[in-house]
Amino acid sequence: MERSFIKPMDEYQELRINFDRFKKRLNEINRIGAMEGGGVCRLSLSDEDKAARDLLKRWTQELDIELEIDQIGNMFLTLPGETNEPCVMTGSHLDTVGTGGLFDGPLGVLGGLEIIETLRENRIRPKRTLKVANFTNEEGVRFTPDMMGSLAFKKGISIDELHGIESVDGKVLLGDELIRIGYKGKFEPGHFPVSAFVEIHIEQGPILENEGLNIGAVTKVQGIYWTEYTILGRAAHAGTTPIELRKDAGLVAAQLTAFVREKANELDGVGTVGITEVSPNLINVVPEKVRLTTDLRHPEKEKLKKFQSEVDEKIKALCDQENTRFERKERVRFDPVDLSGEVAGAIQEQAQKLGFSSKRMISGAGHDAQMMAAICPTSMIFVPSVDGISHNIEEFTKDEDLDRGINVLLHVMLDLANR
Ligand code: HGY
Ligand code: MN
Ligand code: MN
Repeated sequence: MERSFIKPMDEYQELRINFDRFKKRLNEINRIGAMEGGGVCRLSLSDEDKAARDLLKRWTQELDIELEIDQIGNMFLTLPGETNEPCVMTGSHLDTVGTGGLFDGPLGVLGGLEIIETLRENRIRPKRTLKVANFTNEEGVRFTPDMMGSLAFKKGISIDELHGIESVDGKVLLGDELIRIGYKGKFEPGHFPVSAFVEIHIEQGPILENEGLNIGAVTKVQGIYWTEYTILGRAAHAGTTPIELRKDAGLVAAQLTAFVREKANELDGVGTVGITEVSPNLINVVPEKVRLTTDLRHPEKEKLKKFQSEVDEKIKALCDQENTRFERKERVRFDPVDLSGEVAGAIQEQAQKLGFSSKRMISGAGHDAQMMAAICPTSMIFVPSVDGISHNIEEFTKDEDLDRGINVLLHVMLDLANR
């Protein structure tokens, strides 16, 4: 009979994951979508995403781990507990941005799988069931919004609406892609209760490395507003058209981009113009149209709203000046989210017991945890990113930092599962 978990926690203090087994899986999944110069590209619901999902599914079959798939393609692995109390869940995502690194997402999914395997081989059955999620489309670069699977799990958007979402390039519908890759599952999103959620993730910024700390315990996720503008001017000859007669969409785009940086500095937030598609994009033609996106972020809701409204005011003024017009599409409006101080405390407590340094911090990046926080006490475990680089093929986190983070997750999950 498996040892019952309901024993003093310190009986398991020496328990550790099998890091080599985790790293082998991480290397295997990162062969999927591997790019020539390094890094990976596994855009959501693409063939590469399917291949990564299939590999995860194969591992669950080999290990005889129960796998559930819901109607948005979220995948859930289960380690049954002794009671029917609501589960404790961890997880993250396997999809990446186009210039993806090796750790953003898979660390959280495969870290969770490693914890299931560690508990199984040590014949430990937690009081509560443990689940590991692979959430669909966390990155939101092919289909918006981002954090889509966890948004669906918290019932923040309907399945019908999700399946009807058009890809950013306008070529496919999300529902069709889900069916094409074979991951439109039967469960309605949010089909089981969750008592607590903890996600392990690389920090993707420079704080832990700069301060020489091992672990971040996340207490808040800053808000994210994504907006798409299409600026409409008039193509004209670059040589013969007098300046005062121009309707230069390219000029407006450039001025707006500079304004976003200026406002970010003024409001102490961050702003990014990630997409600037100029057409006809020819050396001797005044730009007729520019498709431009803004990604504005701030930890304070009021400042984020101010940031957004000033950008909206600015583009109006710039278009008036240049005699152009614009269309606007809101793609994401996620306000800042407070995470659980209690779960962050559990993270710091386990980090300390394991002899690791830690600090409480805010997440600059969006994560599935920010959606789960609406359902249950939630926090995140951050591990250091070398040079704070991410969403870049140079993204890197050292083995010892990965190992520390997953072992903290192991003990936090055991702690929460026993409450
Ligand atoms: O954009 C983000 O912060 C996340 O990587 N989706
Ligand atoms: Mn991520
Ligand atoms: Mn990311």
